[in-house]
Amino acid sequence: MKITTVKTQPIDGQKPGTSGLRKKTRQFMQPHYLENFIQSIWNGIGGVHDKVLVLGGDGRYFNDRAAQVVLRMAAASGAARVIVGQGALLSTPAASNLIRQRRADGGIILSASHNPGGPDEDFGVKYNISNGGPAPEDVTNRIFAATQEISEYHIVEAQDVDLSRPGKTALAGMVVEVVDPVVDYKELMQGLFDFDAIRALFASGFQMRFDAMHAVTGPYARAIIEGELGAPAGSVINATPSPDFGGGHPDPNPIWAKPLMDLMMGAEAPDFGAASDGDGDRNMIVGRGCYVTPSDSLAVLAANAHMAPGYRHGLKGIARSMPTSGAADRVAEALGIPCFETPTGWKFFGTLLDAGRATICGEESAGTGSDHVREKDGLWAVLLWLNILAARRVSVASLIAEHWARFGRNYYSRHDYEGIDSTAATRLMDDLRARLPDLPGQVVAGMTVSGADEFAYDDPVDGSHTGGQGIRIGFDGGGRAVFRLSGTGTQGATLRVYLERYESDAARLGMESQEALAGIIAAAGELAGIRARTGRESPDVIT
Ligand code: G16
Repeated sequence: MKITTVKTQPIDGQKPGTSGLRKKTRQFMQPHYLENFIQSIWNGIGGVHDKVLVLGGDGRYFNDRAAQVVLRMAAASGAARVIVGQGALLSTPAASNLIRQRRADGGIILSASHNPGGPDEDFGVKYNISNGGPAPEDVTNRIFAATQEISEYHIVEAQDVDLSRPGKTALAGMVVEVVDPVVDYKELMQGLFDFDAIRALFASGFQMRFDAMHAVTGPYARAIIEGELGAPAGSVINATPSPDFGGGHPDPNPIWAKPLMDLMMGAEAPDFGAASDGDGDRNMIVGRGCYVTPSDSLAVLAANAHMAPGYRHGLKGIARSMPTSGAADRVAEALGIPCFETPTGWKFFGTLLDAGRATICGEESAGTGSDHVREKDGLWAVLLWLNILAARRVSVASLIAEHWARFGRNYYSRHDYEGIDSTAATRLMDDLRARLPDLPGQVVAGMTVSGADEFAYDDPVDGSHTGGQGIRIGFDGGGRAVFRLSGTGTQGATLRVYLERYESDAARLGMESQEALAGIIAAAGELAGIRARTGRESPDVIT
């Protein structure tokens, strides 16, 4: 088989963001675009000669074509073996698990996560390292440097490899091993959770609705929730992955998973509702008449994890991203374990998990996970919730009420201003940054600023330093607003404003979040001049 060396030139803007390289699909489909980036990954990690890689994606448009390119380029650069999910499908957590189970050197995940898919929507490529987790900053920096120096790439000229059924084939001397994407992951979940207890819960008439949002979790959820756990057929909906996610936006939040929210808030609501995103690492949890914020979900899971066999010996620590609410901190304090505060991005949890310093991690952006893999894991969170509900036999609403009564409530909301002008967004952040030293003591919209800084992180395990991770404004009384620009968008800039206030007064735990946060919302808007600078009257998405 012929290996071709193709002359190329660096392409601007191939800098991995919060989670890999995400761009418009058409951009990825331009000549050399994908090939340049894949070769730069190989170059950035010191080559793939004799290495074993895992490959899979979330099934979005271009997933199948891109997978064939990755295989031909891995073969051309001398990889020993690529383990690929059947149909080129693997959820992100399942890919992380396969890398770990098979002791692979790394993996390529084709996904733009919760971003929509299709020829006019988004595509993405992530590289994960041998611990199964997203490449840390030093690796992504080397990959980016390689994109700026690339002059050629290598690719095998060959027919497509048949990925439609499990088995082994050879491609220019490289083994291509096609595996069922669900089997290993299902086994992992069986080892962590009390499937008998959850089966008994369903047998008692407990009803749930899992919305897979036409994305990759569908086959996993159907096999586990309906197949293993005995939930009635129809409990998992939108379970067939489609290249454009059924025309939807596979982001499990109250806006994009509105049909599920409507069901759960209505008279016919089942006991439990959940959804996951494009590549299966995010989750949304909702009880009958009761939406659970991701920050509260993390706290409740951490407080009750010992009810699941995999966590019965307790947790070593909890880690959360800085903009995530402090609800988990209170649980960590009660459990007498540390709580780490990291920058946004799952990659920052990797060292803590590897070092055994954290067991459960979570983010406000609908991600929760544990040391079972090195990615967040949507279905894992749903199964842990089910395990807890099976052990406790209470409703989601009572579990949450009980949690707030014990720990207090961190009212929380995130306001997103999407697709705004990048220059205006950068200026808003720059101006706010310049004013940080003068803000403490100032009264804004009736709120007094108690502290203001920009978050920077020193990794306690490897000592690496990461700066510029979000501007934090604290207010008298303990509330705060955090300002950050998203690192996952593909169009213009997205300003995220994270709002939080703690309440322990038993009489004030049942307020509506936006109402409870009204003072902080007003102060944040005025401080940053959001309306004037973005030209937006209100946020595009409120979670
Ligand atoms: C990715 C990262 C998460 C992060 C989220 C939002 O999630 O893995 O750690 O919280 O993006 O990031 P940003 O605020 O920069 O847009 P996913 O599910 O998109 O891979």
